[in-house]
Amino acid sequence: MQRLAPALRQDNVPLDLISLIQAILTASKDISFRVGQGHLNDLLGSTEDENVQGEVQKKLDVISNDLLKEIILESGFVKAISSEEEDNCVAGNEDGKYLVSFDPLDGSSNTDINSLIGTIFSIHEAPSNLAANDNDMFKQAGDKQVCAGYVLYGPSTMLAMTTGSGTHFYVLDKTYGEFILVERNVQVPAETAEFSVNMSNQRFWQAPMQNYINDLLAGNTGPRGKNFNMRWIAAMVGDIHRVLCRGGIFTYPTDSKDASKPNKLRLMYEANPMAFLLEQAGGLAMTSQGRIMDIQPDSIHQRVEVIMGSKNEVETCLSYYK
Ligand code: AFP
Repeated sequence: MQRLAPALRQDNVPLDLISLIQAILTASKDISFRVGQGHLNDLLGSTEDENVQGEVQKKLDVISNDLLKEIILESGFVKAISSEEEDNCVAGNEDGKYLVSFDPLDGSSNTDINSLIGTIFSIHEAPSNLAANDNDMFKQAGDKQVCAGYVLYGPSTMLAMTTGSGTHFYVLDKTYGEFILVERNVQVPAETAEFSVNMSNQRFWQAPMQNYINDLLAGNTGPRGKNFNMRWIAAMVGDIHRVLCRGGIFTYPTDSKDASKPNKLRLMYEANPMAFLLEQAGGLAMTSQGRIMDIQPDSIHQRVEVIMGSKNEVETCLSYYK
């Protein structure tokens, strides 16, 4: 059993990045406690407000965002943060070396039903030639991430994280308040018989995705010649955790349900960090047009199509687009 800091030192992670990761995890331990209190703290349900993306904010979204923002900015290692719950980036230390993007509470509609939720984060190096309040600092491809991870608030609180030397799992030991390494170099099986998609959107998808999913549904009577199982947690953090644990394909495809919003998931604090984790675990993370981590962002709240998970299954899905 190894504690977090020695595990990171073993991967030659610089000391300032280790300190920043510990700051993020300090906030996440607090979030884990508050989420675990459920009804007891009167923190379930929604606020009166909407975030920049027009989504209703949950009380726990706001509290988690404030905790992360405050603790990360206080650390002094960060030039700015961007968050799902903030319209623009929030400036920190002008000389800070890093930028952190986060979704403070992914899957927050699950809070009211005591189901899986999590915090997703992504760290880039900060450019020195832009001001700390300039959103343009964040317009860096996922390929430039120096760290990505999520903390999953489930029956146990788990951290999945990569600094570019494999994806590792940790569990929060609540007795001592420390994250303990439980699995080094997680590997996603290349083959799978499990898919994860919101099937209620099927009629809005583009033809290639409709055809691909129809073939999965046809099971051993169709061209794939085998039966597939389906899972949907409605929190990307929970669905990707399952894929990291036992394989699978997860997709939120482009759809025509709302012409102003052809994609749902956010590049900077959902798709990119999950892509880094999956690629470091031997998986693939794509849109129908190319690799997620190659996308040059044009805004901090940009949305993208996501097709990720077990390598061979993602490749099979993409073959329907050719
Ligand atoms: P919220 O955090 O706003 O609830 O959204 C979660 C999410 O962005 C992602 O984590 C899920 O995979 C997806 O939305 C679920 O979407 P559906 O509403 O289509 O189930």
